[in-house]
Amino acid sequence: MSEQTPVAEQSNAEQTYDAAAVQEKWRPVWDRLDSFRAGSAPEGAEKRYALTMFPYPSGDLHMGHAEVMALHDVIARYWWQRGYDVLNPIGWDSFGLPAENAAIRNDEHPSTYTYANIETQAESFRRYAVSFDWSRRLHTSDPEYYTWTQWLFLRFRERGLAYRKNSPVNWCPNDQTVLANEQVVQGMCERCGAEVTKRELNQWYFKVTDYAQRLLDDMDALADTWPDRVLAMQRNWIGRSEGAHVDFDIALSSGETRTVTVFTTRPDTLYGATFMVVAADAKLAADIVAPEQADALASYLEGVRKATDIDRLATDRPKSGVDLGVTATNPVTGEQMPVWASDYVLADYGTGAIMAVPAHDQRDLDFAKAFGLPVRRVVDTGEDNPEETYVATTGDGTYVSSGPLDGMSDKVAGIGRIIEQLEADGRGTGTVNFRLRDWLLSRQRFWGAPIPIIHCADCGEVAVPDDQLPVRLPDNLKGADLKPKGTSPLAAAEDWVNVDCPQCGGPAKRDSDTMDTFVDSSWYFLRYVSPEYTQGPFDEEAVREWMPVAQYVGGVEHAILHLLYSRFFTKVLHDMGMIDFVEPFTALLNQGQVINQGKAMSKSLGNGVNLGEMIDRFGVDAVRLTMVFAGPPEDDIDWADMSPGGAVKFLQRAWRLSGDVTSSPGAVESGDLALRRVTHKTLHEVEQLIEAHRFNVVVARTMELVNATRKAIDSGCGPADPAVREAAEAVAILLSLVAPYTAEEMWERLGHEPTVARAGWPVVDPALLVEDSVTAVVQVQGKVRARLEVAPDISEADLEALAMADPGVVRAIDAKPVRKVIVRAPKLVNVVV
Ligand code: ANZ
Ligand code: ZN
Repeated sequence: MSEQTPVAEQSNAEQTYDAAAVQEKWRPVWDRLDSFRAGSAPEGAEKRYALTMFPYPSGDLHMGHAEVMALHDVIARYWWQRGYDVLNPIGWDSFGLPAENAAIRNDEHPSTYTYANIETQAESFRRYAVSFDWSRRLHTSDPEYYTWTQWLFLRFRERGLAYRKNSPVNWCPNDQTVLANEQVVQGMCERCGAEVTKRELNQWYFKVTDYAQRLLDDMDALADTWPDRVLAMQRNWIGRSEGAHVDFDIALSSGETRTVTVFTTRPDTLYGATFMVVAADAKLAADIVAPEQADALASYLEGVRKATDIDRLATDRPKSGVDLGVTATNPVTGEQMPVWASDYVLADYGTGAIMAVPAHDQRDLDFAKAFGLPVRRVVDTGEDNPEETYVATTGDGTYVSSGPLDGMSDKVAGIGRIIEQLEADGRGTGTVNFRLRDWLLSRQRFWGAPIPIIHCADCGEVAVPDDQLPVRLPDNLKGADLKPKGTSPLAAAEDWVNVDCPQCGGPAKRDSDTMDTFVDSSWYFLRYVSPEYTQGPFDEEAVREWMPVAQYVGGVEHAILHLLYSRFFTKVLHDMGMIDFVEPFTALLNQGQVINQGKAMSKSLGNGVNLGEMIDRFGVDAVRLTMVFAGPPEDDIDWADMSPGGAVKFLQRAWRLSGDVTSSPGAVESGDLALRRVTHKTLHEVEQLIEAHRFNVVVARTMELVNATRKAIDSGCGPADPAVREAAEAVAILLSLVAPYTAEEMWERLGHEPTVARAGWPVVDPALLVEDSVTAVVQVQGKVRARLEVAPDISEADLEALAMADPGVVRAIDAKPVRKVIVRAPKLVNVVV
């Protein structure tokens, strides 16, 4: 990164332009033209919605923004050139913790920090020349936006999809707030790094689990247009398991019997269940524990509360637990099985209790070994007996000691058979279990959309009437008022929290939780189609016109939650009859990361790269071009390996073409055939490359076209040939996707009015795409036996047939059996005999 911006030289061949001056020149012109307003394409143009994940307003834009915006803009700008009516909006995901923490530090209201940053970022986006429709700008922290977030919450609640329950939640003792599972990273708070503990709280949830199966099924339609890895992550997160619920009777110390249900994916191993394990932190454990074991359970629990789910499920962790002092009856063998509590069983998965089959589940076996519990093999896999080896066998085999299953060896049949029997006896049922949990959406923080509920001693939970929305955040709190005090800072804001009950008029209190910011971002893409709409969250007619989103571009860090929640919201809105599609994002592209010297940029490593500095040094276009040219969009970009100085040089070369053209503007129908062919082939190929998201190759092809044009000017047909104009104009249009300032400057020098961005894609002449022929070489045993003149697009099969029929090849094969024919159409056939 030692390049400097080339100093302008005055000799004609080395003529250059000043990137900063060109930026300043075109920005006001573009502002006036307002060329990217959705709906501005000619009547009848097909509509396409290009969406990039909206930013969080933390400081100024950084290299990551610059990358995603450059890539995303290639698509949006290409669509405009192709004549589509494009919706490419921008807004801010402007609620959230960082603004609140900054406000506490600086004794401000979070809005001060938030809106100042938004202005900074907006200015940078404009300078970066992303083709946004600025008239659609929205901020999720505006009351005009969050009134509808609240409205949606109330509609969800009416449908039974928003509810409150008491449950153990992740608690950050430092931020004094509840964390969603995904905010806990290796047992630490994602934001501050403090060790996360558990705490019981009454929380709001969205019932995503009602949609688990549909979230899974509808992914089939995305198979070709979403990255496989994102679909896999979503599938895994939803985590569908087929199995059974099996009921066990437990004889309590009190003499009563309590039925406990377990979830198992292997009901066929029920004859091998030799003990039961209950999640130590489940209420069930405390309910059934024998009095003499209650103290042991309580002290064990102390340690459990500190462990994370990931630790708890780790197979290599020494097993720990407490005997609960009661026994359960195995419903098929009638045996009494001891009941234990342990942390390797999770309270909120399945039923929070398992039947342990130590012979065929390693964690159960480790537990059995640690506490001397019985092990019984019920599937003989042909491997050594786990009763002796303490290595659980999990594969297929023949059932043994398993009553009616004995002798069977088909697992699926075995599972079916046991479920049948359990159902007949009323001891269980086949079931499907999901790993997906309901979405914990309430936060005990200030800077979010208040939950529009009022709690009344007489009426209970009362919804804020629609005509009283939004429930506005108080604007008189700042600094220390916002410090978490175990509950929401809003709970302490007396004049805000105390209200009259909308139902009975008696004294009541507002719900003081705010919503997870993922709620805000689960529907913003719908708001963009009609951001000023006041009759509902969005104009249904406008949504029908524009949606679903044709192309969504953003980071893979949102592969699970944001996308899952947006898909959930979309399905609910569909069920409410407000929209007629079930998936919000037809296609998804995840860009890689911008790293530096092999590592993620970070303050502590001191390897951060400042975007503003890069732009000052190399210009917007060179930075954008570098981002796009770096490699396939999905790959990481190591900025240390990039050459923005090289991009500057290339852009100058391209720009110089526009000054060399001497013919006047007008349709080109003749001229140097070789150059015309290159131009048309380039345009044609680029069309396909963009569809395939191979934007880096688009840049490479543009560079080749620049070289070919330069050659034609200097040592070919000369600058007056119409083919040179055609080529230079094609370069300007290609560059308008990546380097808009240079492209506009070229366009002007070529004698056109702005803006090149809406010039329209040149019509490709198919007659200029056919190459006459290419030479294919045919080798037999490594020796060239024939050269064939074939069409460049010949199929592998046709080429092979031609080769095998060639007399020279036939002679060389000499009737020997052909072992292998390797065909690389259109250039090579290799025959091995
Ligand atoms: C008996 C059994 C025998 C099991 C066997 C497995 C193998 P997935 O596939 O992830 O759904 N399990 C059930 N609830 C659990 C909980 N709350 N905490 C920890 N483990 C739990 O896993 C389901 C299997 O995980 C269930 O099937 C149960 O163990 C365990 F040879 O039951 B199995
Ligand atoms: Zn009331």
